Amino acid sequence: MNRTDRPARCAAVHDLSGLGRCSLSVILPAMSVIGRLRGGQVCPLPTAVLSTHTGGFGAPARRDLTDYLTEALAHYRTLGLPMECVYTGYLGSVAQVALCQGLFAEWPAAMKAVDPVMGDHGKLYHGFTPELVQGIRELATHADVITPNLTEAALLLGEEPNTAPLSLGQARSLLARLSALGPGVVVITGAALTTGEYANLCYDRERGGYWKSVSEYLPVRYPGTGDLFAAVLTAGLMQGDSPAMAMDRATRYVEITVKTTFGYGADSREGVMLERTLGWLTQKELPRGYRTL
Ligand code: PXL
Repeated sequence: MNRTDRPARCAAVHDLSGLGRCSLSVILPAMSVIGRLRGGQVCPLPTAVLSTHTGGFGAPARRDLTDYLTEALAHYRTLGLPMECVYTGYLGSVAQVALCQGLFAEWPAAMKAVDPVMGDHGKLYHGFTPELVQGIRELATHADVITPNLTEAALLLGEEPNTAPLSLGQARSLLARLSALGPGVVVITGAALTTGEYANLCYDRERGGYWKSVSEYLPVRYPGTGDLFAAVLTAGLMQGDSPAMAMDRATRYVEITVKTTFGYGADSREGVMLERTLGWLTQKELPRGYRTL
């Protein structure tokens, strides 16, 4: 997907939250910094504007942008511009899921990356109805790459979320069953393993590889780390990195950024301090800390 005539474009379909460093607020800088190395342009398609994320600041001011998305898609159709990647995340309604299907149809050759944002820690995020969960499940079947956490993995498979540590066999089975839904690359974030490790896990169906990138576990959770992870992974894949390599860069970057934030003792609701760590993403040499699973 490397191009010389112009930077590859990625349509990023996520919300824009004004406080709490999640979704487009972290996706735009992270993808742009990676794109700086070999070219890569991120084109935001905001699904909604919120004063804050929904995780701890009370009820945010909120404008749904479904009408805007419909008009934006119609405009892009008239332009006939190629798009190399369509990357979807936080969606607010079944109508927005249908719009994402419209984007997939508009650019059938684009890499389709679906971050099936629905919930975490065994619970759905506020406002996620069973119809919306079903819509996101359907969207994920059309994806080339998905990045669920364990809660979202269970929701995609129609199973009860299970937070118990996974054996290697269970981890491989989970990845393979998610891939059988459609996506050739599955990356599960934040899995505890029975080995005592805390890791991100990857299945690369084309190459037949199962991989893990182990992280240090810190007893704190920040919103937006899943968005940051998926953005760095997607940007890496757009640049031609192998799934294992792209996962490893995203793992290391989120680990460094979480550790930095933890060290400052910052209010966890405000998300991670990526302003302090974006420079790390300019490194040309990628880490290769991934191992077979
Ligand atoms: O990081 C996921 C996310 C994205 N967007 C909004 C959210 C959340 C998680 O809480 O509230 C608005």
